Amino acid sequence: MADAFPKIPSIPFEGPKSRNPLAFKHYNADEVVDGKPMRDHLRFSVVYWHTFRNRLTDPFGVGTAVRPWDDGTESVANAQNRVRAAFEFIQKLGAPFYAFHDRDVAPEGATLRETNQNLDAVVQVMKEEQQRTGIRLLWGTACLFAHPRYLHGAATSCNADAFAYAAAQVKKALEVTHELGGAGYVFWGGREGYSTLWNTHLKRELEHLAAFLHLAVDYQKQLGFQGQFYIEPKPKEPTKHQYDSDAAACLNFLREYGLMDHLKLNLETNHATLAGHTMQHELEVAAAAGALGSIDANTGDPMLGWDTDQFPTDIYLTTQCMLTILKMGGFKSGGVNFDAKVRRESFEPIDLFYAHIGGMDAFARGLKIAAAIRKDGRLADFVKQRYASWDSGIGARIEARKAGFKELEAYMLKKGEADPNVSGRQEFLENLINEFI
Ligand code: XLS
Ligand code: NI
Ligand code: NI
Repeated sequence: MADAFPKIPSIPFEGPKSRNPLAFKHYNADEVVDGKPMRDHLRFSVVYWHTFRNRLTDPFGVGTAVRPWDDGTESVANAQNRVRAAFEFIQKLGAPFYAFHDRDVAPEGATLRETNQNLDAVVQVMKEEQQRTGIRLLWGTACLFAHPRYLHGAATSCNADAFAYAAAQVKKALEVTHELGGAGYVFWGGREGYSTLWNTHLKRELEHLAAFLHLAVDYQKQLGFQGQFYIEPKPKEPTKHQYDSDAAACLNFLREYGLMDHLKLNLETNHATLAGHTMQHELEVAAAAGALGSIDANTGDPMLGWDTDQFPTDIYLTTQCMLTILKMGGFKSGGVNFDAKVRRESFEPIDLFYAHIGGMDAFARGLKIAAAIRKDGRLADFVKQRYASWDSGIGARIEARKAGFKELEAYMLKKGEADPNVSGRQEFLENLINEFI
């Protein structure tokens, strides 16, 4: 196949002074930050669905994307060619990982058997391309939301046959992810929710979802697949309410059904904002539970209320992400996965490069800023100081569960009043952060 991006070279690092739009200003893969090369901190990943399958349609208009390597057919040969174009892109970009849904990479056939054969034929090429380029799979997943068979959901469908089909599909997707040496596997509940409660047996649906995940865990063991399982919170869209609505709901669900040891969270910025949270909130909630696994890096638009999946360029956002990720000791199996798409107006192939370069540079800056904030230490010292009353005396006795209500009453009767302690100093801290940005 002829090169898909013939005029575009491998993207170099040229530093902040460069004016070359096809160069990194901040992402320098080998540069060591806080004891580790940027490459290993950030573990960038390109998503197949947006970058290679999205024709840039919107609810009001047809696709606008110009993709000369793609003949627009659903043939296996076209799917195989697309893989080669994708790997050329990822290699020129210098991202070490990618992620895909089963149906992104290979066309659905007339039967499940034929669909699986199509997938095998494309996975062969993916394997060759992984070997040729050294690019690895961050995670695989199954598309359990696009086909009409899943209109009521997959694991939470009212139709047991849809559950069975989804199980067969995930079984195969796990096998393929395992074959490709995937570092993880994601469950995102595309239609695992409801449009109206009038027709919904909520408890039964939740139990089915839990059963589905347990079956997947069982099969993971049978396969000997060592990759990390993730659940990806999203509150709504396409359904009115998705059961995996936010980090806290996912954690509660995992705990209630005995799945905490088997899944971590894959958090996405635009899903956090749809849930009425900041990404920082979601990250902190997951990290506090020891369950922050990976992130889908994108952003919404404050003027648009849906999952616009834009590339992240906000340095405050990337700084917040990297502060929490550094605090938890860095990614183990996860990474910064660009679940993001170019705008419908950005229809040329080169826009795919600009978008990813911008996202990678924004995260590289976030990493450097977060590392500098941590090295400086004032922020962490402030927080530590703020809770100093818990480190000794009555606070330490409460934390150790030694003081009961009677003792606390006696303590307060003697002391008389709880003073306001110290100021929260929000403005002071906001200024402090701005010293680094
Ligand atoms: C959709 C989700 C999806 C998952 C993978 O909103 O972000 O892309 O990441 O199924
Ligand atoms: Ni996502
Ligand atoms: Ni999303």
